[in-house]
Amino acid sequence: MKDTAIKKLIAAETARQKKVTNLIASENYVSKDVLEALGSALTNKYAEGYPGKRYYGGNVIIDKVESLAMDRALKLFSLSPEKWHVNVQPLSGSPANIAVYLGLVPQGGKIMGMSLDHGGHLTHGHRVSGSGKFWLQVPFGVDKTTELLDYANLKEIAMREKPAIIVAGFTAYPRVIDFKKFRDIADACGAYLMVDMSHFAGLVAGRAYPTPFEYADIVTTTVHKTLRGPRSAMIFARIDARELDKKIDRAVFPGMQGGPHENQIAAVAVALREASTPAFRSYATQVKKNATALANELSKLGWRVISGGTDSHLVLIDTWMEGKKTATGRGAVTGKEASDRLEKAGIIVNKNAIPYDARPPADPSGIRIGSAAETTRGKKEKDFVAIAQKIDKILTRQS
Ligand code: DSN
Repeated sequence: MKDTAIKKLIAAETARQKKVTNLIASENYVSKDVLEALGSALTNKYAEGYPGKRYYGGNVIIDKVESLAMDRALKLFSLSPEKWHVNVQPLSGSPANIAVYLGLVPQGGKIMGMSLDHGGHLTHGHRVSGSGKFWLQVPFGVDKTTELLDYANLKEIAMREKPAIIVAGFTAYPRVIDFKKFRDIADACGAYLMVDMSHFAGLVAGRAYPTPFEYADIVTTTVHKTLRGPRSAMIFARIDARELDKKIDRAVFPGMQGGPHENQIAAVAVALREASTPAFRSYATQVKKNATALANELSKLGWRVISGGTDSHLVLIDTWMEGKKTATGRGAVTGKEASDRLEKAGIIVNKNAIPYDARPPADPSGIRIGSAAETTRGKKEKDFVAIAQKIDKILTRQS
């Protein structure tokens, strides 16, 4: 590379990524093949439209790339092309979710989504996101005592508010989601059921988490979290008389985006092939085992693990514990302080609100920890137990 300034920065960031213990629940390390596809000549091509229906000439090869990515996406999740359509053009998760609302929910219509502080995502209708400016959020949360989804309460809200769409699938909810119960609620109130599986898509692909496809109308996902691909997203739509597939395609292009990033789509195709291997299945199982080992150890050491544990790749820890230190010296560390102290010691996490958090989002009561990235680097349960002990030591040290 002739640009030495950027070359140095890339080298420095690559070195940083190698040096730290990366516990950001939404990050991962992609393969060299994924990077190669991302950095390919495919970035030079404009391809507005869809395979076989482009607005520019010269797309014969690009059509093959995009079609291959679509085929692989359907195969990975065992979906029949007669029953499911996939759009692989969304640039990332937020535009994918907005495109779904654009296609299916009239402006001002109701999106029933989990509140941000309970583990939902900004694009599930939060007021600072476009999803809360052009549509209206009907928020729901978890039960205060169990910190689990309370489906009876969800049904009550849905029947009262009659949302146009219900969003299941969250960014900081560590437990399995009962998709059938969500389906029943959506049917009872006449809403579409959208599952945003961005966080756990890799676990679904690796058969380590329940699949949402049996019950959802629409499934969105990013590709760069547990699925271990490039930054990108996909929208799956059930094919039936409602023509969701056509509505979604029109919403992505021309509704939201112009030319798709075909280098990114090629990298998605590479990642999807990698995710279909037996090695990836073992990876997904290990991701879950590692998160459980970490949650158990932190709990044993005296930290409050939200909902009592995890069924996925992520663990939410209450580091603040209402501002009181226990007899063993755990607690009274804010999420920001915890994250800052850990970063100084080379452990990267993110500060995170916990359900019913009394503290502000900029300095909430907890941290979110994920196992996907370090599992890619070969870590096993014993390593995660050691990481938990290191975290404990750093957070109990007098500051
Ligand atoms: N930023 C992602 C996460 O960390 O969960 C969601 O967009």
